[in-house]
Amino acid sequence: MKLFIGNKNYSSWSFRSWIAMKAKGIEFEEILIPFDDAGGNPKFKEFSPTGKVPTLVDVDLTIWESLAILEYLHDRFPEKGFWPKDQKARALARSVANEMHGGFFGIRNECPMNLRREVRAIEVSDAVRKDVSRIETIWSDCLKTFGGPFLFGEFSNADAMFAPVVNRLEKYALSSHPAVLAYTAAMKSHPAWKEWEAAALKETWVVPADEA
Ligand SMILES: N[C@@H](CCC(=O)N[C@@H](CS)C(=O)NCC(=O)O)C(=O)O
Repeated sequence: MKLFIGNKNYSSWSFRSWIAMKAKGIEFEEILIPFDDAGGNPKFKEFSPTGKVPTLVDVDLTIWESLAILEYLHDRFPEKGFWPKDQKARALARSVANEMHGGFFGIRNECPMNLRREVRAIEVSDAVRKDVSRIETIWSDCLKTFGGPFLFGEFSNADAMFAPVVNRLEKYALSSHPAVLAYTAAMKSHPAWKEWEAAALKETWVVPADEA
């Protein structure tokens, strides 16, 4: 399997597929193509029908869109627990993962993922504050219901979907809610997170639009 990704420092969608595969011990070849936003990322169009990353290639099958990749991994490796085993928990995990994929535009637009960034608050809009409040509710409800350390107990696709949000809440000093602090600590101590972060910190590419 080949996973095409963008810069580890900035590519939040790439991070989701990558951390899910690493956390579940899936063997894959990682192909990192640095962003060339000014040039329209022409290289992405060579492997992705949308010209975006992440894109997963499994022999002769190309899968794009983060959630479709996570669903494919669940189908392909049913024993790995990409989604929670319990049906009700699985339904809730899919709900919050879909909510993440289709929303939170305030925080996504104003607070780009940036592993290298020093922690520093910025002026944010009401849309960001509303997103943060909803995220605090989701995370605290999940940790309370499923006992942590991850949203549904064991690491699942829901955690993969929220991984870049963990970075954003920390780096823009957006929340000191106890559930956020506990979940951030759990995510940041996962070996897969550490591996991605170490590689991101070594990158020297700078994307000015993502340096808020
Ligand atoms: N809806 C897509 C979004 C993918 C996406 O926007 N990826 C960004 C990088 S994080 C990208 O490839 N941008 C390049 C471009 O738009 O030219 C998904 O869930 O995978």
